[in-house]
Amino acid sequence: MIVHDAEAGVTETPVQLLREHPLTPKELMFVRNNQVLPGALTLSTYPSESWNLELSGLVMPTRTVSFLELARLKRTVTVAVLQCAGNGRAFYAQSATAKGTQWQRGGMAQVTWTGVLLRHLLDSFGLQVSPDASFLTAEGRDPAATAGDDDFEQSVPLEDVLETALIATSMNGEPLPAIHGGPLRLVLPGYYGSMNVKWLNRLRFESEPSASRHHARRYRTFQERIEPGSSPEVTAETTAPTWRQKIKSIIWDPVEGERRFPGPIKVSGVAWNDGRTEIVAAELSSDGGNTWWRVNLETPLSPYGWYPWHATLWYGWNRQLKPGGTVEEFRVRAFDALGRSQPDDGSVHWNPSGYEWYGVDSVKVNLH
Ligand SMILES: Nc1nc2c(c(=O)[nH]1)N[C@H]1C(S)=C(S)[C@@H](COP(=O)(O)O)O[C@H]1N2
Ligand SMILES: [Mo]
Repeated sequence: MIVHDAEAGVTETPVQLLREHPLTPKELMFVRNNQVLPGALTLSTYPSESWNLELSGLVMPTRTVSFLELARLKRTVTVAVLQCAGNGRAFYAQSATAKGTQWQRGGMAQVTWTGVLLRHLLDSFGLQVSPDASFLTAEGRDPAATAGDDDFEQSVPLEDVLETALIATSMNGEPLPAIHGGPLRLVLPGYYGSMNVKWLNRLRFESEPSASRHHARRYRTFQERIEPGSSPEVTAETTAPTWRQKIKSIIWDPVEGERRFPGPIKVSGVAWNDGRTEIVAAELSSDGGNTWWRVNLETPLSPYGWYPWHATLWYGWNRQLKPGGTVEEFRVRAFDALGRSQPDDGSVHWNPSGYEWYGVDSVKVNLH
């Protein structure tokens, strides 16, 4: 693992390991803590007997549900890509360095989540959400990183997640490891990892989003294009939270700087989006973006999962590749059924915190 911060727990998965597993094993899954629940820096479970989930705000009646009550409800399984909103931040440095952990491609994973759908939880206990509730705000039991700092909490549009939000108790078929939010985690398929609050102990139904700086000022990007390197004021009007994942694809084989020899060169990776519509195509270029070739897309394990893709280039036969030892730039870009794709120049989405990188992925390969 690439260790970005050993104390808080911030680790990235090298793509060479990510590509080996259709479902990312817990041992290889990236970790991102803003703040930690004491005792939770472990892949083991966290004691769950006395864990409660409070449902409060614009919900009638308000209710505290124990872990054991929750565990008796019908479970739903979903495969989803969990990706930090800061994944790919390092690539913004091509135009101007963005502050924060310099994630490359491995601040993401694909896993199976098992838990209780929020909708089902509400219905099972006869809880009615008021029509005035526009936001779902999730709180974890982890204390603020420094005394006096705002607690890490995140809000999402309730209407958008009401049928898909999962209160997860398991990951990859095992009790949710403490480091990944066990015993309870809010899982929002299609949303950036940052919104998937770990150590969940309260869900608030409210008319306004959270005022915590982590939501109101931190995890946001600008609505309009801004000059790379600039940092305009963050307001509710000029910015939007890092909610639904932008369409993205990466090359994970070969990796940057790898050498390939004459003959067929297998190139592969994954593509994904927010799961609201299908990925319909991905294209590969082996000449830095002059010509593009359709790749073979596989079916994802779920609409919220990643689409593995692969292609074979013939070195020496394909005119795109010149013999004699040369560095070529491989690029990939994906398209979905809504016509969404990735910008050639990812810096069009530059923001001071370097969130939501979704530029065309580029890998330099040595051909000998
Ligand atoms: N309670 C809590 N939940 C949290 C965080 C946190 O610091 N505290 N970090 C968030 C961020 S920024 C990300 S990217 C994901 C990382 O999930 P993982 O550590 O399971 O990979 O958790 C999110 N949920
Ligand atoms: Mo994140």
